[in-house]
Formats: sequence, C-alpha cells, structure tokens
Amino acid sequence: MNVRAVADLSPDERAAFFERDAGIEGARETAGDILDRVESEGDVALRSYASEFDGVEVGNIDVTDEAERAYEAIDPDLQEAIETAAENIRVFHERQVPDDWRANVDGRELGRRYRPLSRVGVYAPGGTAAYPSSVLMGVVPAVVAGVDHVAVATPPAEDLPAATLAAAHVADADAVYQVGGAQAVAALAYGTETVAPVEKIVGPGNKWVTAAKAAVRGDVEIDFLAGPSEVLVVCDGTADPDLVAADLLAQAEHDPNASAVCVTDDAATAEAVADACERQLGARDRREVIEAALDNDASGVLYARSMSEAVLFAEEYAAEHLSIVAADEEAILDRIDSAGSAFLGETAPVAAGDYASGPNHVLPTGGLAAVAGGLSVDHFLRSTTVQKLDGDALADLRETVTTLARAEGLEAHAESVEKRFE
Ligand code: HSO
Ligand code: ZN
Repeated sequence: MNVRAVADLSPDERAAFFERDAGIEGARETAGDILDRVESEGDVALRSYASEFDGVEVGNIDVTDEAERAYEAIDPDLQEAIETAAENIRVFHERQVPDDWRANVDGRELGRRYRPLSRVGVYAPGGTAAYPSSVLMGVVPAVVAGVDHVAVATPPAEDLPAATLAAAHVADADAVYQVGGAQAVAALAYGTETVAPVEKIVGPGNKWVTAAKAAVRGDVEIDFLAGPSEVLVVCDGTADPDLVAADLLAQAEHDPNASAVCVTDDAATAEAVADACERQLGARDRREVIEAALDNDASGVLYARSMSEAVLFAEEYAAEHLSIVAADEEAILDRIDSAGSAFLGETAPVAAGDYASGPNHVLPTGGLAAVAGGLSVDHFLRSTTVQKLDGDALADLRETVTTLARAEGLEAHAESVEKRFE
C-alpha cells in the first residue's frame, strides 16, 4: 500500500473514495428476473435457484426445527458466545424503545404512540463466511420492538452453518428458511407455498440481495440498501500503527469490494500503517480477499496536512465504521457528523461492535451515513400521532383552520370546523 497525500489526490481519486459503488446497477436485471420467477413459481423456483446458484438440492426450505438442535449440538463455548452477544445486543437495543407520550400543548392534548410491525424478515448472508452475528443483529432488535413473527432467511447448504441456526434459536426467531440471494428477498416479499410473506425485510446481503431489496421497495418495506463493509480510521501520531492496520484488514476480509481507509495527520504513522498492512497480510487466512479490498480505489492510507483536513475528508466519506484513535478522540468525533458507528480509542476495535458490544452492525454504507443511521428498534415500529381537542382548543384553532382551508379552496374542510360552533 502506498501512502498518498489527501491534498495530492486527483478529482477522480477523491471521487473513488466518496462514491463507493456497491455494484447494484449491474445486478438489477438478474435480480428482477429472479423476483418475477419466484413470484410466479414459488417454491419450485427457490429449489431450482438453490441447485443452480448454491449447488444444493434442498429438501425442506423451512428449517425452523433445526435451529434448536443446532444450538444443542454446538460447542458450549460457541453457545456462550452467541448468548453473551445476544444479551449485549438486547440490552443496547432496549434503550432505543421509545415511550408513548401525551402532552398538553397550548390546550391541545397531543401525543405519539408506537406499535411494532407484525411480520418481518431478516436476511443473514452466507457465501464465503457464515453470519450468525447478522442473525442476532436483525432478530434481536425486532424481538425487542415486539414484532410478532420474525423470520430468518439464509443461503441453503448441504450442511447449514450450525452457528447461524443456533443464533436464530438464541435470538428467538419464529421461522428459519434456507433460501439465499435475490430469491430470498422475493420469497419474503411475495410469499411462496412455504415462506410466509412479511411486511418488512432487513439485513445486509450481496449485490443481488441489495438489488432485490431496492426492487421490492414499495411492495414491502425495507431497512436500507447496505453495500460492502467499509472502515475509516482517523488517527494521529499517538495511534499504534499495528492496531490500525489490524482494523483495516478486519473489514477488508469481508469482501473484495470492501473499503478500508486510514487518514492521519502524522506522516510517520501513515507509513507505519501501510507497512503494517503489508506485514500482517501474509498471515491472514483470507489474504486474497483482503488484498483485493485493499487494492480498491476506495481503499488506502492517506496523509493529511492537519487534523482539520482529515476531519473534512472523514465528513465527506461518511463511513459505515469510523474509528478514531488520537489524543482527544471526543474532540475529533464532535467535528464529524456523518458516520454509521463510531469507535473511540485504541481498545475499541471495530470487530467488538461487529459481534458483541451491543450496537448494531447493520449500518449505512457508501456514504448513506450522511443522511441515515444503522438498523435500530425504530425500523420495527410504526408510530401513530394522537390529538384530542376540547371545545376551547378548537375555538382557538377555528380561524386558522378555516382561513387556510378556504385558501386551498377546500370549503368542506372549513365547514367541518364551523359546524362544531353551530
Ligand atoms: N462488519 C460487518 C459485520 C460483521 N462483521 C459480521 C463480522 N461479522 C458489517 O459491516
Ligand atoms: Zn465485520
């Protein structure tokens, strides 16, 4: 990895960092075809895609019964890790549950009430890694919100990853289906003979899953479109380059399209981080994936002439994961408004949040953090506003409402108020 100076980046090089492309465009057509076929052929299409894409002849699509057995069969250490992570995620998300409220506002009784969605689907990716952690991150907040029926969809396999099934059991999912890719999104959105349709689909996936989520939006709700993982480390000369490099490599191992960036105002640290990446790379199992990710135009080690330049870069980057390692981390965080999840200090590795500290790891990518936050209990709730007016409260509003109604040419609206005073 070469160190580049932020100030020397060409407009194209800058754009490559800020316009991280999840590749959805190229997946839209295939995803659309898959959605159509699952909608018309149901389970037959799911079985056919499992055979074609996953090389699996699927028996039961519904594997809910296997979740508890998988839990019983896994190593006690793994059972405990899943349980600890689930508990920490639950505790964090319970703090997000909003209270219903009523208030007297200038004589009007106003309020807001929250109710859970009834049926949601959580997608947990498979592929080159199994993601029990994503099962927890999707299911636990839904259960905390009070969702009635939470279904998990995860790619089919001859031997389904026991940890993924066990996580569904621990998180208390109501159904588990072995179906992956765009076909999983289709099944959850439209239903098949086996898969009951849901109101909302959440969770990360590959570009076909994401393209399918984009396409079904409107028919069902979705959380948001999440692309490959990304991490931005903002650090100064106090950071340990080895630890910074370790965090870059960790997110890079998710996907060849992942992006990992370090921006620092210390030239020696920049060089040392780049060196540490090269050094550590050789020892990593997923070396090829990591190498591809670090080679991306949206990855690199950058030298900034000042912390202000680094902060401006970070703000524009709007990272999914923002790690800050510096003498005063809080002061830097205060200056960066856009980030999905912030990790402060040397002993807060991004991997802690990926698994077990409590906050959600389903986070906005590709710059979406400029306008949105990560998966939360709110995604599983809808709200109702409530208003109760007595005669005096309505009298106070009479003139305002009737004047506006007449200005809009909506006489019946005005009359509906006037009638109350006859
Ligand atoms: N870093 C991923 C989440 C994850 N990490 C799952 C490990 N397992 C989200 O970008
Ligand atoms: Zn991760």
